[in-house]
Amino acid sequence: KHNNPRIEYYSRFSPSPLSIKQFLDFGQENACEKTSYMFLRKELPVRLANTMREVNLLPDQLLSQPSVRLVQKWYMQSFVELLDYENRKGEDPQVLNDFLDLLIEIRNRHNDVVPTMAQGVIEYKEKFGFDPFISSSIQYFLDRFYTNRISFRMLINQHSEQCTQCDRQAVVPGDAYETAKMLCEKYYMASPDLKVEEFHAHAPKPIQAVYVPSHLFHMLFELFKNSMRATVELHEDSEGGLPPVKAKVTLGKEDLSILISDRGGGVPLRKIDRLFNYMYSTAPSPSFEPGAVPLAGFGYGLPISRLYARYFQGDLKLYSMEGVGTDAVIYLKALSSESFERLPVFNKSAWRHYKVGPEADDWSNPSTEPRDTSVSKYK
Ligand code: W6P
Repeated sequence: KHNNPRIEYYSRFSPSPLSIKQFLDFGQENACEKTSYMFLRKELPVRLANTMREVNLLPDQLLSQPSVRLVQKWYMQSFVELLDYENRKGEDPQVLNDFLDLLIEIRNRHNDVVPTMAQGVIEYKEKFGFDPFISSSIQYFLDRFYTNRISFRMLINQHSEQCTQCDRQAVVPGDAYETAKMLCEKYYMASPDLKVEEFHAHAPKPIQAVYVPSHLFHMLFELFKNSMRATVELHEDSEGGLPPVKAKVTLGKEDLSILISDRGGGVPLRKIDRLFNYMYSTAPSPSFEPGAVPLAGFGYGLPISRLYARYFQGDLKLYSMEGVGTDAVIYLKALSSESFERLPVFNKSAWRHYKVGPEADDWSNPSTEPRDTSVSKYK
């Protein structure tokens, strides 16, 4: 259906990852809009086409859901509109202006891609139920699809905002904490304190990182919400008050790590993966209070936070001890020379992920009784 030959053409190019240093330079006063235009008019269609080819590999039962169709339509329209600029010269200021307007239009058109895809997953689940193979395809796909979207918006923001999107900034979790605290107070009329600790022998104080402020905020905000919810729900009725949430920022040679630690009772190991699973954690927002979203625990906050961390070669991990609490760690690259975009590439090996079915498990299944293969149970 979507066999536009230009998609085919552009999807044969691999995306060109940029380093955070390049983003920084693009954001400088004297950055050249024309250079940026020349890069983007090719790179944006390449990134769109790569991801659109992959959308087409989704299982039919998912592709045919109305929400997924709608998202596909947005991508197609944006792709086609960008092609207008394939042969337009960057010397013409009018062209640069029109291009800028188009990018902003595209950004707005794609604002609701995440909730709309989530709706598609809900539609699928309502019709077909939870299927582990489909779930793993969806997991693989959405991680790549949303990473692509993060990168696409990064490029647009970098081109459209005069000032810089990337900044050398102090890593202080305070802002994200305060915002999460306001929400927490609203739902629970209580919230745990924050204790921040910094850990650095040689670094300037406070620890600084070249990073995208909004990405860092998003990750910290998400982790604080989860820690606060667990803390309040476990200790609500206890005498001793709420144990504080602790944050520690450390700068090593390779990693800049941020630890957020709570005493909220933890999560059993078996359930940790679910916190990052799109299909598992997609539920219609509880209908008893329309419009009200609980503090944390529904939706895509955690998996998308992890994508933000991985996007510049970092990661986000949870270490939990059931009965005690949870440590969440955001790992960022300490050196800006090592932070470059990590982008999905559409190729044979990506293709294989969608086409190869589930294989027989090569680890034993738990079983209640020892199996005697010499005697049939059904005589
Ligand atoms: C919890 C569950 C969780 C998820 C993410 C971050 C912190 C926490 N704490 O109990």
